[in-house]
Amino acid sequence: MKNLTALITGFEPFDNSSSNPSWLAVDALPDEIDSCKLVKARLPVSFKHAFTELEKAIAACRPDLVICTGLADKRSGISIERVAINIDDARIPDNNGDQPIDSIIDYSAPNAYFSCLPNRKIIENITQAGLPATISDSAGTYVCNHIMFRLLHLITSQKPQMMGGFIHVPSPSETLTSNTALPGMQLADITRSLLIAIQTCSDHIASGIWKGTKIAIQPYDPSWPQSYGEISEILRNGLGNLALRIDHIGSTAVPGLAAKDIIDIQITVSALDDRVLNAITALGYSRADRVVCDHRPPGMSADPLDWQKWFFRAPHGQRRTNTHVRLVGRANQRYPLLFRDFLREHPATAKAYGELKKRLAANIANSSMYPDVKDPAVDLIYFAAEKWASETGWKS
Ligand code: PCA
Repeated sequence: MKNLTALITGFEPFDNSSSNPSWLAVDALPDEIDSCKLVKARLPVSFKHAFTELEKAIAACRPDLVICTGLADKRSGISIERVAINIDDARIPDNNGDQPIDSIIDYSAPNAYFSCLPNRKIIENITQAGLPATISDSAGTYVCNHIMFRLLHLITSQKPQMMGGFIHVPSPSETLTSNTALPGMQLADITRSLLIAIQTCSDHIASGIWKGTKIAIQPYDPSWPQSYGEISEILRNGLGNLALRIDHIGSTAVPGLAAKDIIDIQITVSALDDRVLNAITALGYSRADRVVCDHRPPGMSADPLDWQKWFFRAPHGQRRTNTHVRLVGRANQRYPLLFRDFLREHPATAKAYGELKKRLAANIANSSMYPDVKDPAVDLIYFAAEKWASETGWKS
């Protein structure tokens, strides 16, 4: 089964050309890759109609990822656009005869939006395949910038879980005249680069690293412990003695605490080995192999084994969970258990922590920064918890 859907668009020809390589390259993409179904759409080069068409396509396929592409004929390689600006300023009329000049796209929107694609990783992967790619800091002020801006505005205001961005492609070398200084790229290589970009984005989404542009913190839900109970039973049956213990950790394990609607589970093991990996993946979980350690609080053990972990995403179709597999007796295995028990015993601290998370989620400009800011706050609570543990003789 395909877990993710990606919508990839190209543009129709414009400016007296008979074709547009962005659409030719998109059209040549397969209908699916690994875990991702690809839906393709050809957009009109029109300030008025391009976004309406994109919105229709989004409503029809409800994608996890949207990558729009267009032609930048003065460039020699693939450009991953970093930013879209809130302005239309057309050098030539579009295919509808419209030529906006110095025109704000949306007065209620900010001046610019950053792309939410993993830009640097895409560049790395495309260049590793021997193809030219760079990050571009201007998508221009024509229809491509327009569509990118409106896509990112849609994501930010209405679809925070959708990942989206824009890629400019160069003219294919097949169509370049011999007197041009541009090296050009074969059309097949343009398609190959897009494929790599899509794969990189879908890996990023599947790994759980991508958290959407907004973090949603909701009031405590009394059904969380029950959901944990059902899921942990399946894990217990699948893992048998390999799991020394399975615990409900994180904010959903603290009654009364506001949290993301994601249940954190800790599986304690004596070794991170193939038997554990096979048992968990046999249950349909997928390992995010780029997540290999926890944040290390200041002053704590510098031994990397104390912070090592494996991280798994829930099987497709199951409610969202974060499953952390940690080594018995290690600092990172003790940390969430003590943190949880301390908050359970100190409701005022839990309330203050919930408030901090809500305000942080509402005010943070970029959701990937959320853990960076939250982690030190959690450490502050943890240090108080250690003091409490030694005073009370707490044992996990
Ligand atoms: N390139 C134009 C619009 C359509 C396209 O393929 C641009 O860069 O704005």
